[in-house]
Amino acid sequence: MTRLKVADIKDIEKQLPQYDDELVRKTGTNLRGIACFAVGVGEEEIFHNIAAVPAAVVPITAGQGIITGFSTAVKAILEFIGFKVFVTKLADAAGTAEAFERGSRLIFMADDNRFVALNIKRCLVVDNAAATGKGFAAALELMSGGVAGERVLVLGCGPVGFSVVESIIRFGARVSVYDIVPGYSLALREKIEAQLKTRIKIEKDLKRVLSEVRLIVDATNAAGIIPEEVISPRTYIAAPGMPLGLTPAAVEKIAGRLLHDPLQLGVAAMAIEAIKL
Ligand code: 2YC
Repeated sequence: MTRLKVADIKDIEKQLPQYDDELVRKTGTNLRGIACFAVGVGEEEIFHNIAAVPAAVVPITAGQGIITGFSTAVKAILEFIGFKVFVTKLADAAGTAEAFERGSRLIFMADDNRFVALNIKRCLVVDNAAATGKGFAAALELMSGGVAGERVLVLGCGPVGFSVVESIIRFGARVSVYDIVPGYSLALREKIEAQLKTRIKIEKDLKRVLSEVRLIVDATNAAGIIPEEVISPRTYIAAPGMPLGLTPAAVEKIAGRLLHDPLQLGVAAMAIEAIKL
């Protein structure tokens, strides 16, 4: 699990309007629209829920502690898609109590192990990794014009990668996975076969498979593993992984067919997932 850096998140709030425009250009819909599509709800049916569920973000000092700007970035994203939200003045248990006392029913908090949204009324936990996987899979579906019947390569078999594979299979794609740790790709394949009764292919040669596929999800924490040579005019990449897996030359070449952000899509998908009926 990659711990975000202050530099990753410091510009999120002020760049949200232009990021939303970028999403519309690339996928045909905006941040809230992608999150609703990812979760499988209609924007109209969810709209009154958004206004009816006040949210709070609670800073957590456990482990490596607070990341300056993290809570305010999460708040800004939630406000941007229509939520009423505040960051608690206190942290940890006192902050959680403050959130309850100030009437919030949807609490966002992250330590070094998990980033979760808790829907108090429904005793529901929504995990950022699962929601991020759904969000980026949905974005690839929209950006590429549809993955059904296509081969999609998912890099990274951790919690985000697993969620991506689940969603991409539901969109009707044939999935290949690659992880630098063979045990992780084997474990993901077994879990997917058990749960979705669907076979997926484990790739062993990253260089070769990158030259063969045009639809890629980078859910790794590795930088620079996707070079310029593998980018074709029909390549589309959704990249939830931090840091970005494409080399600068690959970013240049792929132009408008790349989707990458450190928090926005995952937080939006978490929030919609947490309040859907
Ligand atoms: O400021 C705080 O409350 C910190 N405790 C937040 C720590 C977040 C650690 N996790 C990450 O940086 C990212 C998450 C966005 C999802 C996975 N890793």
